[in-house]
Amino acid sequence: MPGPFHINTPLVESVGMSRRLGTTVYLKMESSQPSGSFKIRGIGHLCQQMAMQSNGIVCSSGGNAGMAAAHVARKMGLPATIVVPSSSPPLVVQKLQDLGATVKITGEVWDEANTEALRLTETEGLTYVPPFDHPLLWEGHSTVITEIAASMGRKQKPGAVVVSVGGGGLLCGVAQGLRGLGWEDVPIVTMETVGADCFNAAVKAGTIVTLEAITSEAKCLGAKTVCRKAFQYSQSTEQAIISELVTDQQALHAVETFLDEERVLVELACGAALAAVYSGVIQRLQDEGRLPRPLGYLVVIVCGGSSINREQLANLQKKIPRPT
Ligand code: PLV
Repeated sequence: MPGPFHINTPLVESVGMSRRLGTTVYLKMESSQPSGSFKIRGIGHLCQQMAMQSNGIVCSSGGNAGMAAAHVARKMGLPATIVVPSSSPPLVVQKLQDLGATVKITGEVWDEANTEALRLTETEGLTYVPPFDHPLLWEGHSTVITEIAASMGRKQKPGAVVVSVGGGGLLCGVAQGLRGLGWEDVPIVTMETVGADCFNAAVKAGTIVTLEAITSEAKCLGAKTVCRKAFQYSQSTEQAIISELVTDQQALHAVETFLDEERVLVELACGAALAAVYSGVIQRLQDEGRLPRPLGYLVVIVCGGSSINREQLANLQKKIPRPT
């Protein structure tokens, strides 16, 4: 069986973040994955289990799940069709084509692209690769936590883990990974941008809700409805999940600061997680007594993303107004 397709990513201390927080901060560098984000963990695992005998795969994506699916399909020698919404930048469409994938642009947001992917599954007999809602994805994503445990040692559990949430697949993988190690007492801080906040909206409402529209520029967080499993985790008393929001401005500021300090360029979707430290969310949670002080060490999952380059960063800088 081919694979695994993902790599064991670096876990590195961020001196700049540690200084800001007064606590050691480790970065789990999923931006180093072959497809540019953590998505290849889950999608690689799912394709190994489900696509071995396939005629080809179809994946609906804001961009990065598609990048992972195209990468895996290429390694497996399978044709890949990736359906993206018109909000995905041309940059990612080009990268998908460079990987040999057929790209279809359908709808304005991911949910509409997904409807088309499901239709193609039926009409073309392709294997459907979902971007966030599947137990095999969560199992694959959970390896991000087992790697951290292998690097730090089982006795050295983190004080908290920070993740971005789009449809909730990464969150489910992280929660599953922590539980598997008996680390369910480690709180997870989930980060979304205002306007791509389906998980926060569900937590606040106490039930799954569907957003009317995605108004954030963090398009890769732009699922209108969070997956049921992520919502169930948020309702469980076993594990603390703290749902927080930042503005697009704060996420962009985080992307810029991260580039300056760590020399790595990531997407706005990832900037949301980085803003937990750069915009003082973790400090505030400590002040409010919702996270302990001292915290032990903090892990930020640097989820990465391929929809970014200097031009795209400049576009975002034009689109997202600076705070006055
Ligand atoms: N992006 C998905 C869903 O989009 C996609 O199709 O690529 N960080 C990055 C860089 C991401 O690309 C994503 C998801 C997330 C975080 C959030 O992960 P999730 O969806 O598992 O919560 C609509």
